[in-house]
Amino acid sequence: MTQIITLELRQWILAQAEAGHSRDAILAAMQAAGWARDVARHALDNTLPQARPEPRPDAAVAPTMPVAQAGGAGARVPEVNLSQSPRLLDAGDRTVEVLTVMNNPRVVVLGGLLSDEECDALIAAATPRLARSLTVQTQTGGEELNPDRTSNGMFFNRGESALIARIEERIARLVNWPVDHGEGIQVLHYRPGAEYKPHYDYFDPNEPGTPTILKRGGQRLATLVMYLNAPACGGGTTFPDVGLEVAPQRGNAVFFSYDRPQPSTRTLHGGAPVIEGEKWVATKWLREGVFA
Ligand code: PD2
Ligand code: ZN
Repeated sequence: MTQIITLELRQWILAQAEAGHSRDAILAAMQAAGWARDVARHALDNTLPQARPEPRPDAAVAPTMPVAQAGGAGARVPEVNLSQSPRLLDAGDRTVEVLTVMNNPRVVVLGGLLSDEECDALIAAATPRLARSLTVQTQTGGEELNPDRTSNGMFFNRGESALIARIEERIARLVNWPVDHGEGIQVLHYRPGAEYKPHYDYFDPNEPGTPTILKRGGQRLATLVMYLNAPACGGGTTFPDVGLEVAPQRGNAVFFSYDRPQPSTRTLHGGAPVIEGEKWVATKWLREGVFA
C-alpha cells in the first residue's frame, strides 16, 4: 500500500496543531481515517515544529482531514506487494513473474499472468461479442464512439464463466483488491493501424458527467492491461510522460495505479498503433468501492 504525504495533509496537520490538538490526537485521527501508523508518524515528524504549545484539552479534531481511502491524494490503491523485491508472486493458482517496476508513475510489468490456453479462450469467448469500442462520455456520463480509440471491444460480466471468475480471483489476490471492486474484464481487438491515443483511465473530476459515473463504484484507481497475443510490430502500451513502452507479450500484463485523478500521477498512457499483425488485450479496471 502506498500512501503519499501531500501538501494538503501537512497543512491539515499544522491546522490541527494550531487549534491546540496534541500530537497523539492528530495521530489517532489520521489512523482512524486510514493512514498507516508509520506514515502518519513520519508526516507528523516532518511537519510539526519541535517545540509546540501545550495541547488544549477541549480542542476537538476537525472532521475534514484528508481521508486516506477517499480517492484523493494519498488514497489507498490496489498494489502488488513488492516490499521484499520478489522475482515471483503467488497469485493463488499461478506464479507470476515481476519483470519491471517503476515507482512514479507506479507501473509493474508482470510475466505469465495468463496461460496460452487462457489467452486463446478469452479471445474465442470475446470474438462473437465484439463491437466498435466506445468510451465513457464524461460530459454526460454516457458512452460514445471515440475516434482516438480505433479498436473493437466487449465487456464480460464479472464472474460470468469459470474462466472469468478464475482470472478475476487471481487478479484480486495479485493486486490486493476485492473482486467486487473491479469492473468486468474488457477485451479489445486492434487491427493494423488501430490504436488507443494517450489518455488517463480515471474520470476527470472537472467533467460534468463524472459525478454520475462515480455513483457506480467510485473512481478508478488502477488498471491492468493483459496481453492475449503478440503483434509482430507495434501495439506497445506507452507512458509518454516517462518515455516508457511496454511490449505486448502473450500472457504478460502491465499494472499501473493512480492515487488521485490528476495528471501529476504521470499515468498518461496509450496503445501505440499496430504496425504488423493484430493485437488482443484484456483490461481490468479497479474501483474505489463496490462496482455492482
Ligand atoms: O491496449 C492497450 O495497450 C491499452 C492502452 C491504453 C489499453 C488501454 N489503455 C485501456 O484499455 O485503457
Ligand atoms: Zn487506458
